[in-house]
Amino acid sequence: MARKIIALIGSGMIGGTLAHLAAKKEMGDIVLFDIAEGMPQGKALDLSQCGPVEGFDARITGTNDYADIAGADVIIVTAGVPRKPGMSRDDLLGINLKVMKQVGEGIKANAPDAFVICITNPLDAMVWALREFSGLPHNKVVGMAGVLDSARFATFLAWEFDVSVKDVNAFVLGGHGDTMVPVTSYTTINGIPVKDFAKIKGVSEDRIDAIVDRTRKGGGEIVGLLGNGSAYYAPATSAIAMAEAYLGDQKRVLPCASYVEGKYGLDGLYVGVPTVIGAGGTEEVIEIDLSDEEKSNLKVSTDAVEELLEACKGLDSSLT
Ligand code: A3D
Repeated sequence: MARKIIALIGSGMIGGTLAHLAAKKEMGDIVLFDIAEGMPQGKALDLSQCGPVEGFDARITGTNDYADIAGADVIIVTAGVPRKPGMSRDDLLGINLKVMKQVGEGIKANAPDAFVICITNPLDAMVWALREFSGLPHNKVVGMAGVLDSARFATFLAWEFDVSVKDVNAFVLGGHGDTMVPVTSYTTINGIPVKDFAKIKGVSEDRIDAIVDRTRKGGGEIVGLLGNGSAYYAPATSAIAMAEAYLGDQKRVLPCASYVEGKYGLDGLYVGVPTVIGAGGTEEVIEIDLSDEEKSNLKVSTDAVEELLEACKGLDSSLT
């Protein structure tokens, strides 16, 4: 059987990390694409030379030509610009929307059968725009954010409770912005609800609230520390988990920015919801019961996403 092809559009910090992870896991052959000339070729050469040391078989190539992504099974998009300290994700809208147009057209012309995972920010608006520009079916275009945001929530909870991160099953819904909704009621420590675990461990509600707040601002905390660019290790590893779910038809239930029509009272919006990912792409959006407070928090978050979509439509008249 021929190897799968993983195309990475954008070969910067996340793109390079994605290529390394995909190669180490022998997920397939890897094509690194970027508009910067020489850079994807250089990274491809460098990464190829990890093969003999790490013992992986993967052909890794770099390119500036969309024709080279032909036949891609999975495409992960990180093209665009990341945040600088003091910037919100939404500040990236204008510039990254133009990038999504080029990328969407490149995918449409060269790899229309791929499963496309978008990481470019502002995530929920960019994945929507990328779907519009590419014309691919909604179930084949998804955004990565919830896996990362949930991993951040899980990390902070594990630290607070002094337990293994492996036993924390954390859950974040909504848009990938400061209004995201870490859902404590669905977050467990190996099945034990967080509220109960907090009581056992003598952790106050205020501490849990502070962790929720830190999760919401988790990306900004890293941007501030790095001083240049944004997080890349955990974003890359999160997107790889989604790609593996698709390639292996794993039917994993992952929080992703999926197209929601009808459920959660939403009408044609990409936003973070629990989603079954398998060979059919995003196969099903799972609608869960939420408390009134969680519902109103989700509404604030989806309203923020809707505002960004209106801004996109204002910037590009082909988006309706
Ligand atoms: P960076 O290292 O700057 O890489 C971006 C790459 O995109 C650069 O190599 C650029 O040359 C390339 N590029 C720019 N324009 C184009 C174009 N038109 N076509 C093809 N390539 C282009 O950034 P990064 O890898 O750190 O981050 C990439 C994106 O991911 C940014 O928008 C971040 O904000 C976003 N991000 C999202 C999350 C989520 O959780 C959703 C987390 C972290 C970063």
